[in-house]
Amino acid sequence: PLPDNAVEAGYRVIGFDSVGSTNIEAMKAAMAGNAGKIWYAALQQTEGRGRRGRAWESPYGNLAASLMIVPDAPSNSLAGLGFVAGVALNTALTRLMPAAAIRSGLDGADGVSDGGRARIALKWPNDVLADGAKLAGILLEAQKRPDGRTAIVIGIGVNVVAAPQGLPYPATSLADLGAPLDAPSVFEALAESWVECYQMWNNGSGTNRIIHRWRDNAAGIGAEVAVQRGDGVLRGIFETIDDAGHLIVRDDEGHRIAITAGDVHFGTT
Ligand code: BT5
Repeated sequence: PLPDNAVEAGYRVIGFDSVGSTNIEAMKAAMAGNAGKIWYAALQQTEGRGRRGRAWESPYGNLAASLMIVPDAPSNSLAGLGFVAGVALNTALTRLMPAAAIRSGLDGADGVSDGGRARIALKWPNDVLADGAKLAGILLEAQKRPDGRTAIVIGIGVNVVAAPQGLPYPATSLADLGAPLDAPSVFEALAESWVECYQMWNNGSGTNRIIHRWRDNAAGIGAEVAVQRGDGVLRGIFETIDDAGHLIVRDDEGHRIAITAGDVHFGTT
């Protein structure tokens, strides 16, 4: 189901019960020259992927959704779409959570903050955390189309009913958080907030508003971080996100370093 604002804005959705990867479906459509504004949504993936060849576990009942668009914006600004997706997902989840969390009667004693609601926060560059555990991930991919234009595929995985165990860091699901939601309702809320956030981003100064909203909801500002990059590990204090979306880390010598890509670990380990 697509919300009215998405239908009005010309979006379509192709739904799967189970598929290899919704990002692969979207990339295939882009290669075939498809005009975009299409969501590929699935209840299960058998070959879900994360960044850098990593796997994304997508058991039945979780949400896997990939949006294929062919933006008019210059291709050097397209990395910002990951932030649009993060803000849209954060907005959708916080809109969905209160009623659900109140029903479950969660309170602070369960380690859940904010008056019974899990605290949803964005982790640079592309994760959504709930009370510090990974609830969702975003994978942005680009595909040159036959006509030379660049299509962007924004893949979003949300742990709705189950989170994988045994990862090097904690993962959680909406079910774990006491929110009895299903994947179609999470998708509907996401598709709706995507339309709002993408309009904002496309709207001149809106680009900065998206980055500011992202930063307002960021996890770990002021914390010690270790950033794994291609050339090693950088340790320092996570100072902020700049207006270009770079992670700004201040190292021991007081240098401010702007990072465009990497994996962030909080704390000193
Ligand atoms: C991501 O990668 O977090 C991006 C995940 C994007 C998934 C969506 S689902 C729809 C679309 N279709 C696809 O095939 N992919 C996209 P990364 O930051 O590289 O995180 C991957 C790592 O997270 C793995 O190496 C595991 O450690 C961990 N992980 C795997 N599955 C997870 C899950 N369901 N929940 C939390 N962590 C997970």
